[in-house]
Amino acid sequence: MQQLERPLVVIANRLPVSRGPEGWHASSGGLVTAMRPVIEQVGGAWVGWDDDPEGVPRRVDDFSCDLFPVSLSQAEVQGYYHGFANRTIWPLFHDLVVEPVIDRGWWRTYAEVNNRFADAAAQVIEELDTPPMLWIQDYHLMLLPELLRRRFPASPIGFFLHIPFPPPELVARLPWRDQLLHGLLAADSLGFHTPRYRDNFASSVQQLVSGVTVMGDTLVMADGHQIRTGAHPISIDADEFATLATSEATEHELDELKEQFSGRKVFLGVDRLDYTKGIRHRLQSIELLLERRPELRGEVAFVQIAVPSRDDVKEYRELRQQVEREVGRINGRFTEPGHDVPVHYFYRSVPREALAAYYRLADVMCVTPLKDGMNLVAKEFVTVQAAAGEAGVLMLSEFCGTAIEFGDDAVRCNPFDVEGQSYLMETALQIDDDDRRGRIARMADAVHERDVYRWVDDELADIRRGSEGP
Ligand code: ADQ
Repeated sequence: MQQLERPLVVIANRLPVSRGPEGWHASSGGLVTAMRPVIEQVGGAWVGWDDDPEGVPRRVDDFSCDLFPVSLSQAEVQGYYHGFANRTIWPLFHDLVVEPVIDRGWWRTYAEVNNRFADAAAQVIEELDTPPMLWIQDYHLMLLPELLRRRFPASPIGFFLHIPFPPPELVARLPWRDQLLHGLLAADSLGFHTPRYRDNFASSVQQLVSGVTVMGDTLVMADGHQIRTGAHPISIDADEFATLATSEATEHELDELKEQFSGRKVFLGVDRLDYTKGIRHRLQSIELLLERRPELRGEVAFVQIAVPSRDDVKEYRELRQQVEREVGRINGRFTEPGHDVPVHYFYRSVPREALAAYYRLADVMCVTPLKDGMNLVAKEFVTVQAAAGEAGVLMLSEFCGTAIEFGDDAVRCNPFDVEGQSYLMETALQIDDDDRRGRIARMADAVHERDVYRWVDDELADIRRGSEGP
């Protein structure tokens, strides 16, 4: 683990806590788990939007990190979050899977809210005895490095982008590209999931900002300020998922699922309901498969677990309707009288044990996004399968960050090619047992080697080195 000399202040859109039936607790994602030992070592604080009507406490029992909420009005949430972040940046940075909306009002609110986050962070920083290391997360806060640099010129500042960084010709479409690029360039270190995203950023800066020199992984501004750029693939807590794979609760869930799907091969999809995840294309491939190979009807089942997401945004509400129409059409066409439906669709979040049981059950896991920064579902699947001695197949889109790490051990697909994807689904069923086991084992090893602790270490090391200069 990285030895830090300073406290750490994380600034992210969301606070890392959730409220359950038994009160507040730290959220279950890998980022929070990986941050825990670091924050316990050096102390720290987290600044984020408080979207709970009753407010977030300053501390929760199981996480020794001070929480500093930023309250936003409805109009601010609308312009900054639903608008600029999720309807302008998100589609633009995901290769225009849908058309980004350019709205000056949303941009102004985004800039104002970034200033609100800077004010909140400044208050936290000023309360600390030692100047902290600042670590800003994601596309909601791209102006923040510059806003904080002006107030704290000597603080080490890092930024990590959780989504892809697009090529310069897409960045160029943004009327506010200068402000966003300059916002980021004030950091000491900028982290991306893959070398491609990092290179896209460097090329965008070279083409769109004057006076910047690219020297390998370092960008040098006209005033001499240097920025380290790193490719650090985010990951999961692999040991935690490996343990979950064979827990009593998981085994219990799995027994029930095995009974339910007995005699059938199971294809699985687990995604946030987002148009980038390729859910509609996947369903269309399934429909083609069942159309082309009538003998598979009744022999295969498709389970799609879709976690509700951004349903305040028009495109997401429309996607839900489209997905539900497709599921209805496929089941209407291919359900035989007296038999189960071919597609099982769940629009909800499921508990981790149930998720692990589905990962174990799956003969073929379909992770087929049209574009995805990384994709943690693929990493969770191979880790759970290997730990439990299962031998499923991972079908993986070539357009997600994870594809770079798994190489040919996954069945790589182009999700835009609906017909091709349906042929690959058949191919996946034909891979022999030894081959499947070997592939799962190698992919799981890769996840263990580069888990989320390694990601935190690499990021923090780069921020430290970046702030120390050449
Ligand atoms: P996401 O787009 O949310 O993350 P992903 O990386 O797949 O995508 O993470 C989703 C998480 O949600 C996984 O941990 C998964 O287990 C969980 N999940 C999904 N469906 C669920 C369900 N129905 N019930 C319960 N849990 C569910 C963004 C980027 C990604 C990047 C991550 C991290 O879009 O590319 O990998 O951030 O940087």
